[in-house]
Amino acid sequence: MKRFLALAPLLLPLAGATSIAAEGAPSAAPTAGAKATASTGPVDLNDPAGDDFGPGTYIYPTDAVYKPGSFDITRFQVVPVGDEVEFRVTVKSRIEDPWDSKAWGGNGFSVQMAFVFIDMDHKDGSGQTKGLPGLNVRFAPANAWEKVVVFSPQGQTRVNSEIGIKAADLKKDIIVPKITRAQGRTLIAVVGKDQLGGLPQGTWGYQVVSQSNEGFPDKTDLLTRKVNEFEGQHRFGGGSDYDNDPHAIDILAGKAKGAVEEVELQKKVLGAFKKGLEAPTQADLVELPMVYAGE
Ligand SMILES: [Ca+2]
Ligand SMILES: [Ca+2]
Ligand SMILES: [Ca+2]
Repeated sequence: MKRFLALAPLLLPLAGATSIAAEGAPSAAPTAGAKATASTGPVDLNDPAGDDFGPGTYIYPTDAVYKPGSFDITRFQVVPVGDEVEFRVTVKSRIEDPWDSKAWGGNGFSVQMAFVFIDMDHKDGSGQTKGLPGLNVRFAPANAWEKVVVFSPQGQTRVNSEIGIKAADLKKDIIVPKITRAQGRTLIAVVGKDQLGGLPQGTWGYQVVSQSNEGFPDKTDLLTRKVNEFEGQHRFGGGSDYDNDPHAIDILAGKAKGAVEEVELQKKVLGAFKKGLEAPTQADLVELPMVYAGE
């Protein structure tokens, strides 16, 4: 715990660090019971600001609710608290609720959506290599994931129903948090230790995908918003009208220290899709890396 607290200030992005600390992220300190040992403990990763453009070309939808920075990951934390684990994804702008989520049984925010993929064994061929429907991504066998945590403003019933319809084959590995909420600039998912199959280990790898909540998704999309060639009122632009482009607005890259070179790494990873494919197969999609925080 001491080591974690000492490092935390250094890991804050340089630009805008004060405002993020003051307004955005909740206290980084885990409560009593959490231990920062090699085997379990908190994770605190960073992502550069200003790279909320997927492979470098993506443009936000034109409607005013998609405020600049809404999908720009700046920090990712895993904080064990007793028998629960808080996953926290912080973005660059304050999280708002322009679509009044209470009216549709939602979680207090509207436009954001995020996914945290976890590789729990780092064993070649062990786990899922598919992404989730609507993301148009996959993972290398060496980084195959065991669990994914879904951060959605939609209520549990809606999310579970969508998973049942669109991702039934992956259902056992998809975690719908006990609580999903927003605080300042941070999305928080509270997940039970039992849902994860145990407390986080220092050897686990993570990838965070920033997306946008789509209340009226395409029949193949798990509540995700599409990226098209041209942006529209509720469509990202700068990608492709087919499902070959990754529908990932921001991800973690490199060692997730928030370093400038991680922007170029992200562009390379997300730009490696085959252009002009009307009917891409799994093999044509980009492969997302994992960040192994303990390495
Ligand atoms: Ca970012
Ligand atoms: Ca695995
Ligand atoms: Ca990034």
